[in-house]
Amino acid sequence: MESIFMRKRRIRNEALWRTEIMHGRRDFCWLTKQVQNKNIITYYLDDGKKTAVTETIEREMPLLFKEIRRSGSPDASIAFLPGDEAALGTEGYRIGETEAGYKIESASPAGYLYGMYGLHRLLTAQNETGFPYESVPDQSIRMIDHWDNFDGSIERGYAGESIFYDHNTFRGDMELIRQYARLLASVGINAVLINNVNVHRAETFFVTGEALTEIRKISDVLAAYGIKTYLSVNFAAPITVGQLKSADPLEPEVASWWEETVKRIYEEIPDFAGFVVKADSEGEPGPFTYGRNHDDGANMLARAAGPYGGVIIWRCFVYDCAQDWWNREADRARAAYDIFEPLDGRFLDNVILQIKNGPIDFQIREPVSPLFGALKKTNQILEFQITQEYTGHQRDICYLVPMWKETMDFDTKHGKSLTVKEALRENSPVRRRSGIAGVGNVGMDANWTGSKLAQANLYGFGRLVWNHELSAEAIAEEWVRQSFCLTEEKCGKLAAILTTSREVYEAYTCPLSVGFMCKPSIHYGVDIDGYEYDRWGTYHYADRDGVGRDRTVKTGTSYTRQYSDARFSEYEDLSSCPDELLLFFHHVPYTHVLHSGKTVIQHIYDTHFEGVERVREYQAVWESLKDSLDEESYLNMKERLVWQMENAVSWRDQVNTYFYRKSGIPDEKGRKIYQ
Ligand code: GCW
Repeated sequence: MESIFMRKRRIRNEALWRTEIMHGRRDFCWLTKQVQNKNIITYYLDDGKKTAVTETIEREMPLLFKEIRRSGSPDASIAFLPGDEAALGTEGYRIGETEAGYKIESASPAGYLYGMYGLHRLLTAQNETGFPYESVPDQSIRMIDHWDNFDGSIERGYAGESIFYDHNTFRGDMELIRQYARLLASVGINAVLINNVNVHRAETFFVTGEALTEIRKISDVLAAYGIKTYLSVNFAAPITVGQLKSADPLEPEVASWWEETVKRIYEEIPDFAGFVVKADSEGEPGPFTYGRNHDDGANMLARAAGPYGGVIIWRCFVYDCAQDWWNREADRARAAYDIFEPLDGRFLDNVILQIKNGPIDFQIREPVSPLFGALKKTNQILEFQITQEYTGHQRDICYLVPMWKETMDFDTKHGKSLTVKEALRENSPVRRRSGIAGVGNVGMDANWTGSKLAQANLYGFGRLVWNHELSAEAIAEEWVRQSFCLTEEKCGKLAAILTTSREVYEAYTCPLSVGFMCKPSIHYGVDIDGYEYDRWGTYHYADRDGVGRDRTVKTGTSYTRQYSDARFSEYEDLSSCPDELLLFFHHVPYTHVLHSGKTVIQHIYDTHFEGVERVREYQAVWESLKDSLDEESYLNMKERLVWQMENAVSWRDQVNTYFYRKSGIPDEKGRKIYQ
């Protein structure tokens, strides 16, 4: 008999349906579509022995494939079979066609799980795929960092309260956490940090006592989806929790306090992954307090975690946040490299340094951090921000995959050529201890991310981090196909909103990488001089003659010298510095002519006028999709597009007026600039 899967093209066209079976108020995002079959079909799972992950597969199969039953025979419609570890590693999978349907091969239950979601995706969202289809993750650690606080708030969260905590208790909604784990596993995430890196007093106690029982419950749910649990710890915990006089990492009693603490954590949570530490940054305590360095701090914790296979993820986001704005020599962009590059090779092999994509702080446009490629003997994780702190608060549309891809593909030019994605793997002495993390964007909102379209960032992060070859466009289309029932033409229109949205957001907020002209502390909306005379080290230096930060060796802060020779010369020299990074590296007159042929001032005017027009186009496209979208999604983004429009207009008018007043140069196209 012809297997139903042999007619997959027809299945894809006819039988996808939005379903209510996954009851409840939650939006199941890209997993809403079931592959429906007219006949009962079966799957076979060669699981050797039952594990939490194989149990998950049993629960998931009927959610993804309608009317499917487990069978005792490998001659099933979908057969999970042992695969070749040498080719697939521990998490990869291979899907092949069989007489009866498909076989999914992998060397581990986690690989089966990813293969199951992979097959579902192939059948619901991807166009023609040749079989066998083989997929092995490009990075080992694929992680989501939560900046969730015990009181239920989320630092830089724009989708409601925390799914983990509520009013200083554990929310305890395990079904919700399970649903979240499912979303993450379906795009290949295998690690989650469950609390904010700013560890306040209450969370400092997470490392002991009753909290551990609750954390164990979370960790068990995540583990059933192949996800490891990490905790952020407070470097001063030995004082706060342990009642010691100091947290000096070289003090033996501090080290033994941590040893004891870690031992108890592993007694409670045997497969606990490790700690994430933000030290000596923005008020968090750290080794500098005791005149020690960051390797002293990280290694002391690593010694405690080592015997259990635990790791210490140590963040490089360390800088002086009490800078004098009048000191033009000081440059915050330099800090991470100045502190961590000299320590390369001095960390134990269960320490991983976590490095933000850019040298400052998740702006819509920054150069790539010079630590990539420069660190040659240290395990490393690249940190992105999925939550839209500086990129529109999940009100403005901003699909971030193009930006992440740019970073990962960036050639650091250390040696002949070394891209960031290669540097992560190749410069980490223990490759399985390297990867990519993203600060998460979900909360209690029914659609998880507040903005429906912001789901595409969570989805895209997972997909890209697993498979670096995917294009930002392909990922956007996949997400759209899995999330809505649209014709190919409409799918293309919606995907085009996503794939252009980063350049649009950049157009009306951040000319030529100048950065930080946003409202202080909230980081949304325009306030051009909001940070100009403040302590945070982010200045644009606009005056009547020009704008931008001089970071050259010749006349500026010498930040350019932190790059490889080739990149250094490119950025140092005004004539070779790329337009989009110009004001990050140079202070130039408004009349400076860009490679594009425009003057800086005209570029500012043009992009700000254009940005507003593009948002107007988005509104029109969204209206044109109205009848093809579910009402909730339609209204959700309609409202946000109104907010985005207001935001873009206020950026346009304030930025244009500000620079017109400074420069006195009119718009050559004579458009309306308020005087
Ligand atoms: O982007 C900044 C944020 C802080 C955040 C910090 C960090 C968790 O404004 O809210 O703190 O970065 O990455 O540590």
